[in-house]
Amino acid sequence: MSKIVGKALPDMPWQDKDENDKLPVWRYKANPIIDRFATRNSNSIFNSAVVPFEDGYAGIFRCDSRSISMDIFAGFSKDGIHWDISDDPIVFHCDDEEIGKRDYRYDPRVCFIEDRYYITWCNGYHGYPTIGVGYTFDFKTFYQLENAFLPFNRNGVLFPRKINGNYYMLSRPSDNGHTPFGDIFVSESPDMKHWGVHRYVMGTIKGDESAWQSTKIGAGCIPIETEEGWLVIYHGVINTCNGFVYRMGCALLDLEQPWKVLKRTKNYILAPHEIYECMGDVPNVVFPCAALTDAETGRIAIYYGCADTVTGLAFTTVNELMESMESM
Ligand code: BMA
Repeated sequence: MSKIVGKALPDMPWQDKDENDKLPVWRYKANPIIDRFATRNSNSIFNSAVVPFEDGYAGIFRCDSRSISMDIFAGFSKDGIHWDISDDPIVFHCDDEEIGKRDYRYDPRVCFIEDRYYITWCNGYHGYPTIGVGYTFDFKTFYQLENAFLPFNRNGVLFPRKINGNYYMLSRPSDNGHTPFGDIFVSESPDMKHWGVHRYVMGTIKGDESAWQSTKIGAGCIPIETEEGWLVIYHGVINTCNGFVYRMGCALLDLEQPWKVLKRTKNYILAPHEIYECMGDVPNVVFPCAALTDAETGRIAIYYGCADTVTGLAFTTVNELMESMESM
């Protein structure tokens, strides 16, 4: 039996696996939980992040508007399923006009470290994607820090505590377009501003050994601390004659040296099979961005974008994921 290191969250969203659920990750039966039109001017609400907050949950949501402007919005929920999302995008306070200037913002992740909620997202900087970093204490007032990296970079995912005195972030160097390549790297920082010691973590798997992750991969949820290592839920992409297909996998990283991969899935753990994952603005995409965990029971609830249009919820346990991986 594997154990999650962290807090109990007995009231988090949950449904048991039933006999029709064949994969290590199973969907919430009333998916999708967030409709494309859940805010005043949204075209789609999808790759979004959720954390426990006060006596419920808070989240940062990627909403594309009806002019297809990409931005991030705050929301609150009592049960993690029904959400009240702001009609207006987040406004960041920033000491430096150069950094605070909005270009585009998408695919947020939220990570509680020590005393605040850090937000990372894909941040347009002079037209180039890089990793934006900000924080909030209350999901009402937001502060923006320096971008973590040089462009081009996407899928910046923080670790939920310092490791040997430093902050750590996974990321995926990319290009300025739809990036037909991409491996996951990890970087460290003493202060959330200066990032270095960039190490290679893991890459695509070529050939037909695990073809669903042969084009590019990118970190998804904040790594889940277990007694055996950091459990990372990520997306993997294959290029087909009909375009990219995004599926979900997981890996276990060394607790002290998180660039060392201990285990990884060869088979995907969730893939676009349901109609709302296969049809939408970008068909055939499941894109994990957040997970709630209950250390008491080992339950995990994953929030994921579906076909770049709506938000879905899926469930698994730490034991299911551990059993789905193979040693590297
Ligand atoms: C990636 C990002 C994601 C999106 C995915 C599938 O490059 O743009 O926001 O979900 O493509 O379109």
